Amino acid sequence: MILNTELEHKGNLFPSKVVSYRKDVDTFYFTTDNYVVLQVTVRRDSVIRFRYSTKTIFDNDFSYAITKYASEGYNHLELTEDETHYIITTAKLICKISKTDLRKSIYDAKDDKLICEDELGFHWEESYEFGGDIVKMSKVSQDSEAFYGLGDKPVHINLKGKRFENWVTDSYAYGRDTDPIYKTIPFYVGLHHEKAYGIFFDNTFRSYFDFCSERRNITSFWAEGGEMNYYFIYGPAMTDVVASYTDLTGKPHELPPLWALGYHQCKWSYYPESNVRAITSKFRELEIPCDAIYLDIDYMDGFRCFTWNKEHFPDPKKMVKDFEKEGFKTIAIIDPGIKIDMNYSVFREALEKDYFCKRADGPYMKGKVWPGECFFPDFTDPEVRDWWSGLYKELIEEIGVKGVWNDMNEPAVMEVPGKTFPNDVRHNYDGNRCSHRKAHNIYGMQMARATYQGLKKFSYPKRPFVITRAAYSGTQRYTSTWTGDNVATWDHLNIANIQAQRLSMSGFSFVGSDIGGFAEQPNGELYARWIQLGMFHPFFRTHSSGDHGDQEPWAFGSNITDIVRKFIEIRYQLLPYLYTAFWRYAEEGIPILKSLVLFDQEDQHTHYRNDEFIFGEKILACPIAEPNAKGRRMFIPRGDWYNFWDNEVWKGGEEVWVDADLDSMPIFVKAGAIIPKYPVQQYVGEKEIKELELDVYYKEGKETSQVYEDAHDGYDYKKGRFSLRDFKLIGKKKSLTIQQFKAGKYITPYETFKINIKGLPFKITKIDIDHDLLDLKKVKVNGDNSFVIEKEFNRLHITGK
Ligand code: MIG
Repeated sequence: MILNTELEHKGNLFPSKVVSYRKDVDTFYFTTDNYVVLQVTVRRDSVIRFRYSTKTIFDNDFSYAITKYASEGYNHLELTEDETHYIITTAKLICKISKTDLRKSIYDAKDDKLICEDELGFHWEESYEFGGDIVKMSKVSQDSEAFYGLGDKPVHINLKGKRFENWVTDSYAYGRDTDPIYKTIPFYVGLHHEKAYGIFFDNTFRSYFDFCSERRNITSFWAEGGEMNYYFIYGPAMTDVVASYTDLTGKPHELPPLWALGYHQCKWSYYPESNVRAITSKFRELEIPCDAIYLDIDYMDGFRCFTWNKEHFPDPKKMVKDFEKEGFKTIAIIDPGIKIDMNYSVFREALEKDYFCKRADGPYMKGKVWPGECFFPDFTDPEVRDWWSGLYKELIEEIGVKGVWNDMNEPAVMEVPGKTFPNDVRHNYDGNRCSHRKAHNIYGMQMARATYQGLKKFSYPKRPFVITRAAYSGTQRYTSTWTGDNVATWDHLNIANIQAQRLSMSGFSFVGSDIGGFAEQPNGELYARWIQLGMFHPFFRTHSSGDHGDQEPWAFGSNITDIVRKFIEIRYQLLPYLYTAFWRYAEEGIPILKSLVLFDQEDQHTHYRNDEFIFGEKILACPIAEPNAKGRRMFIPRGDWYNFWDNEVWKGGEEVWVDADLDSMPIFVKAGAIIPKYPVQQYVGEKEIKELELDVYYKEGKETSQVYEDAHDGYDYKKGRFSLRDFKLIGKKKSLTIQQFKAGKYITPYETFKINIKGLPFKITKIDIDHDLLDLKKVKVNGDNSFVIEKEFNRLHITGK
């Protein structure tokens, strides 16, 4: 498409023939007759970066997305040429570059199969209005290719046939297909012929992706400025593509404190203090586990960040401390807009130090948000970020707030076209001065980053906890996120399910939705069904806007309260399981939620599945997302699965009907899995864990499981004080063996495991633990097949008849 209509006669420009090339260690430069340069950098055998300049020289190479901790290095790299092409070969990929027009095609080095091929390839238009180029790329889509990723898009999991825009946008009450919304994650995965690859277009300008929408067999992406600069990431396993992308843009710098994986209660707004206290007390009275209570904007004095409304909250320090005693962490909201008020020290200081964003010709960027007219810190300036992080000292260190929630950081501005800054606003961009056209999509990310730095400093030696609404690729390094202002409808329950899966496959696993819906009010049934889904989301929070009625677990009658409690309790039991999945995510970039296509990409049935997902490695869940349901049809992926509720074994690979009244939902556990469980607690740390339960799901064959633990907060785990247990299960007709391999220096507080074996097909006659026989008279095993053993065993061998 041609975007500069005034200049239509100029239209698209293309690279011409290559006239020279040079190599610099891992990077090649190919220069064309018309001064286009293609820079190809081999970062890993499976990760190649392509970057184009249309004027011989490149911009300063700077990215907020790429982490300095990304893996680099390859096993093999070679450049050859034939008459028509330059050929770059790594251990995993072959990339051919045409000598006549720079078009590329990429093949799997193992079997020479085509993975990804340029159609027009790189082309551009000169941008008359702003200077620079509108940069474009088009690729041939392969037979039955499917597309995934792209962050928070509220559409079918498979993106094929659609076009998307990336421009971070405050989207109150967005709906299915609304685009764009809060986040910009310009990363997608293509899957065809059982092989998956990814493309990360690291360009922060407004960008677009078209997956066979404009033209049936063409995928294209383009941006309104900057460079054509993208990373090609090969799998062939989709999980590896996602893990590599996450490696490139960063894994969370710390594990979350375990309490952050508990249940959170929020509302806009709980105030005054007496009302907040009523909420926390009610949780304890009704014995509904909860770890975090939120203060939305009304805790502040006239919405001034870093202040308190002393009328509603006369002694915040005491309140926060009292909550702490009851097992609640207090989380406070902080927005970017700083009220124009010479009597407000944060405003004065930022003004004096010249920290506010300005318009092109010099005036401040003034905009209306909750406090009224505001100026906005330029979070793209490292000095401003440093200052901002320092502002948290009192809130965190003095008052004892444990987490910060960054909202409105798109940045949102009220009552103006576009609901954000105008394009001409200037930004520092870490020394690469630019306009808002380039900085818009990363503004919220940089605010969350500055917040994270503050929390990290002032929470020390505890771990930081941050939540953000706006995000660009890489934001997952600093913070968790939620999906913004959804609505209390059944369709939104479905949307929340897809968004959480999509963000997870886009490198951002620490995600959840406003349970029950932010706008409007759910009935009890919808709320209960949403809690059931939310229980599987790493960030597990009920939130709603104040003017639509109550939305606490007890707001819908005791029947619903009991159901909600039951599911929150299961979440608390599964905390060690979720924590292990989080550790794998933070360690290896493996997404915590896995859409079925990530779990079994070779089975085409998974390519269009929206609803079912794998939570961690072994648990399959599928929410009920319509009213009056007694169950639903769902697809169970290949393999054997235990129904979580009655331990019946189901064969996967097909669609089935699963019963699930309101107090239930379809949950299955993979045969062979070992699932760790803690006792139900009202909040993390309420009880000392005296025993770890291990639910062992018998399987004929082999399966491995892991349990990761540490002190659940603090940084000792980074010095080796963690406990990692690798379990290997080997099931045979008349025996079951579990081997345990241990790593790490952390001593868990419990001494024993309670083993619960499910689905054992024989009667136990002998239990051998490291060659000592357990006295079967003392342990009553037959019946429920549960028994207690010392935690340090190496080999548990059970035989029977
Ligand atoms: O203009 O702080 O998405 O979670 O409760 C609304 C008030 C501002 C939007 C957030 C929502 C929050 C609300 N905020």
